[in-house]
Amino acid sequence: MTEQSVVLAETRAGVRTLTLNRPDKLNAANDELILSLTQQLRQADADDSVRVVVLTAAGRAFCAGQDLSEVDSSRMTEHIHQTYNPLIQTIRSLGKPVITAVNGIAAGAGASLALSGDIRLWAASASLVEVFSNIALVPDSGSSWFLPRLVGYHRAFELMALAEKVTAPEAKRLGLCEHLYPDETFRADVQAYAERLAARPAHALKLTKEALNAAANASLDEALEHEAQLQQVAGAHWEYREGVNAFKEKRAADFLNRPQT
Ligand code: T3D
Repeated sequence: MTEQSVVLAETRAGVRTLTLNRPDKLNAANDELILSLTQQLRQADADDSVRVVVLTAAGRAFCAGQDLSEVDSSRMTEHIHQTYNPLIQTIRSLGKPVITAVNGIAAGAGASLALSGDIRLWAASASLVEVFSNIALVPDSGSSWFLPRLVGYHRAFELMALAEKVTAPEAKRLGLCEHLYPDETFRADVQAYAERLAARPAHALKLTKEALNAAANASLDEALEHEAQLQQVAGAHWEYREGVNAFKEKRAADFLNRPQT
């Protein structure tokens, strides 16, 4: 991985941080960036040393959406099939928590990316714009799915129709992010949060993500049944035994080191 790479990767304490690295273009998404990010996410999923993935960006922006100097308007559906959809599907189905650490403006497909994380952490100066209608396009990369579930149909439509910028305090109020941190300490705060998450039981969190994703489109009866099935899988795992033993022994559970017995 060189400093010229459009996606930088670094692993510390079980946290793989992927950094979009086209700061001069506000990390606008060209094919190289989207495909490289998707590949890096899949690698992180397959790497047992990685327990949490952080997705963030270099410079003053998170991601300005599609790189407008690289659009072919005659094949947008095909392009989205090949790039954005696999990226968002990879994040949502990744067997590890993905934190989107939104360090600056997130626009268009970049806004969708910001919303796609399991946990969304924002810097105080970050913002989000469903900018698509400014260039007479429609929301893609999942914005039409994520945003109304968070803010309701009407607020989502207004944000999309007027391309209003959502500031960080407003994003927190609307439920677009879980936590805000000062710009000056943002990266350290994100790492500390991610390490907290990394110490949690990885297998149980994988199943929890699976349950929540399935429940998003299921009936209560289906969700109840899915939970019951997953609970059996969770209960057979060493993490469960460690959690129960730690409770009985009145100590903190250690989910990082599998017990020998
Ligand atoms: O085929 C398909 O897959 C279609 C799919 C489309 C999905 C989409 O994402 S559509 C939406 C595309 N994105 C946009 O329309 C956003 C365009 N950018 C902006 O509206 C603004 O740049 C921002 C609101 C994001 C930030 O504004 P500001 O004032 O902070 O920065 P700026 O001065 O406008 O931009 C700084 C530089 O970044 C500038 O380059 P320069 O003049 O310094 O050389 C600007 O051109 C460049 N830049 C910003 N966004 C993009 C971009 N270059 C290429 N593509 C961009 N999206």
